[in-house]
Amino acid sequence: MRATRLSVVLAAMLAAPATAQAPDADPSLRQLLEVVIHTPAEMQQLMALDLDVAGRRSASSGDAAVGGVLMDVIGRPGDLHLLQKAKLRCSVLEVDMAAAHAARVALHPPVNSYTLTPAIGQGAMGGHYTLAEMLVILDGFAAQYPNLCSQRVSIGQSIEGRDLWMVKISDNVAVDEAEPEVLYDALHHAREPMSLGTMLLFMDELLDGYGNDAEATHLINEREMFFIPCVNPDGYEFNRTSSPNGGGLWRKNRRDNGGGTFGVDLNRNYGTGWAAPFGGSSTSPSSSTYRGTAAFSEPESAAVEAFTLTRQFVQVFSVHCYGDVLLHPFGWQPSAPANLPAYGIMGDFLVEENGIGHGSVSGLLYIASGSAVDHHHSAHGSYAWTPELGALSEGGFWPVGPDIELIARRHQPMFRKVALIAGAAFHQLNVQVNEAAGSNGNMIVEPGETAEVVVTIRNQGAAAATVNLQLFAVDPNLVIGSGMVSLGSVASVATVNNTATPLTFSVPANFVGIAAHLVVRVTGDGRTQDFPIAVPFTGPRRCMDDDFERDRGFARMAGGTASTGLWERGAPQMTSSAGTTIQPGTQTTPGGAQCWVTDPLAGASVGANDVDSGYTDLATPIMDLSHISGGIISFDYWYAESAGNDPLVVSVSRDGGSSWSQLFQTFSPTGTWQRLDLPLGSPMTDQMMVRVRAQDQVGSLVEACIDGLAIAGAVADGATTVLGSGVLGTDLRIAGNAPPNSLLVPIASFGLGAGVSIPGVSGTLLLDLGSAVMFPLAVVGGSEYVVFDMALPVLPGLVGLQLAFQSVVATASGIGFGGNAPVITLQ
Ligand code: 0X9
Ligand code: CA
Ligand code: ZN
Ligand code: CA
Ligand code: CA
Repeated sequence: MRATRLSVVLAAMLAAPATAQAPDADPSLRQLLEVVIHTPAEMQQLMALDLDVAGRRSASSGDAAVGGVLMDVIGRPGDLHLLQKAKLRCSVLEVDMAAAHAARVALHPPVNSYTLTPAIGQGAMGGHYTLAEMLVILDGFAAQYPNLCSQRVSIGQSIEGRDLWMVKISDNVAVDEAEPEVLYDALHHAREPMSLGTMLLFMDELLDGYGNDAEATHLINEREMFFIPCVNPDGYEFNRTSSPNGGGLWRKNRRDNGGGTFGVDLNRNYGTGWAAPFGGSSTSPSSSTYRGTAAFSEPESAAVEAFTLTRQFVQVFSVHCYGDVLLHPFGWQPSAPANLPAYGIMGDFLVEENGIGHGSVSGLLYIASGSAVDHHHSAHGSYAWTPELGALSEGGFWPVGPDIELIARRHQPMFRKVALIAGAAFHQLNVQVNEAAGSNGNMIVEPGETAEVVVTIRNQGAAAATVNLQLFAVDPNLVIGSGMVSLGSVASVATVNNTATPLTFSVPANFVGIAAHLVVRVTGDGRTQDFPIAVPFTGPRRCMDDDFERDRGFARMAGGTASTGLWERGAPQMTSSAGTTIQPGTQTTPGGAQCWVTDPLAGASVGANDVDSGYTDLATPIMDLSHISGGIISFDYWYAESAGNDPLVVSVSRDGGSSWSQLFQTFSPTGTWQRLDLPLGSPMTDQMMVRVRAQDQVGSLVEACIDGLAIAGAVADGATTVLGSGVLGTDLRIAGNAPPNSLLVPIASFGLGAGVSIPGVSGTLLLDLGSAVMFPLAVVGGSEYVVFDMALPVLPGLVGLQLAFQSVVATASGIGFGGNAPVITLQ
């Protein structure tokens, strides 16, 4: 969205007169309480008290509740006493939630400058959008994108007479086309403003991306997305009037139940499981989960249902807060739906980027009956999900400041994928390249041989589609044999491969180069997905290594959510729990002392310094690996996970950290240091990064260590690889590859030159000739690999300078420049 529209219109609203403040029907103190639950009986006891439960967290391993779960309760005066009387273990996290929120807002005063595009985090309500701002934003979408975004349509009225607005986004938006339909709703619960903000950001990025972002364009062209961004406007306005800067804790709608109590929980008022025998809602009108007098007794839930009956939603995303978890049916009963495997495969796909856990409501949260997702699932046959966005540590229902945008952004891929999987959606799982019959059988495809390409694809989506595979050569000298194969129709969540009908290509005997570069194209789901592959003609050589004894630019990434056990470089202290080593007292590199570890300290107890309450990421510096084919990253790793419920995840980025794809994950504790070899895939770019995520999303003891990193691949003689961030005070490592018994000299210069030929030396000097200096000469041994270390001095004047490196190799047959010259910018 362009800055002008949203900022101008919203800024104009700032001048609008403030609404008179409505009296809070129950303005008394609210305390944030934490209840420790260890057994199902305790959970039942808690549920029987019918308190206002706000979320469920896993107990961090550091506290006494380890192994249990923590329930957040919004406590009214007297609730603490009730919990104590029931002999439930509880503590007070905030004695006055309103005061605690006000203090947080004071630290991050809302800007309301609407200068961001979109203005996420700049709404008038402590950074969150008000209902009035929501209308302005929706109208802005329709005005700016009239062919893609409908005007808002009222699907009914709230009990206080406010319209319930629906907006559709699709191409030819006025036409009901035969495209898979998706429903997104938010704010069933009035105190969950991140559900609205994240949804508006999603809509904005879709519309803004049309025509320039391939995925947004595909979704708008091939799906019909319907949005009900505020199901509960009365409750939301009630919170604004009682708490104009945010922090309002009203949850239900505003029905007058008589006797001085208000509100029905709209997410307990749907037909499926309403008043079911397992509990999960309340018959008490004062309860925060009051289910109302009948299923669909409330105009808000009834309007959603009536609207739903006019559509065929394949996917429903009913957005809530908080807890950073993705839930699917059932909530009303403890058993699983018949299509649980499909929910599992889709759920894995949806959370790939944000790394949150997924599972059934009743399994991961608590029994909740009469909820929207169960009804969409059972009554309408949709896949139905409830994400709970944000963490308690980020402010719970009412995050402030930068957390608002952080939460909204990290969940965007999940919002997009929900629309994607409403139709067919092919996802490449694996590509295997083998020598064809008639080759020399050494498992390496070489010039003069033919190769077979086998691709494994999964349909992550809800609809079947025919998948077609095509093979293209990037290098025109390669010869495509069998270049196209159709695998027929792939059912929803099914996996197929072309083992029986491989794609083939041949490498001419006189082919020059270290690898064959090709592209596998996957079509049939309305998209064209190209997957580059590189097939190296030689085995891998080591190109870089790091023992983590020096700072070579690896760093803990910003944005992690874990509260303790953050990645650090240090000497790990032995920690054990009931005879099992959780953190080793060792590292793995000869003569070394250090490794990367999720806090090296042992601490006073086993759970003192392990990963808790979120994730922490360790990342390589950005690496230029564009000269390597068939790259492999290897390292020793240690992983401890006391409950087996949180994965260690390794991901790769080819664009300097903007986007990531997963290389590896494990839930299994290693019990010892183990070696991991991970193919980096293709293309190998000059912006490669690798990230190791350790996390404790579901409470357990989690520790991870990494040491002895190496990068290998097919490289030409004279290849130069550099590792380091360029930050002054850290180290650069420069590595070269050359044949055994050759001489190798790296040259450094300030920046690249014009490309100079030097008589008697083959190849081209790519460096700046004037500033070029040579490193000492190295004799290359059997590893065909030599390294040079360079400590960058702390001289502020150097910041911004570029250092370029290139190798010169002398063998019996002559002297030549290496073909690549990586550049590091000093910072
Ligand atoms: O209890 C709820 O309604 C949701 N949690 S919240 O803290 N946002 O109130 C969870 C709803 C999950 N829904 C299902 N039962 N399906
Ligand atoms: Ca359309
Ligand atoms: Zn909710
Ligand atoms: Ca071979
Ligand atoms: Ca080490």
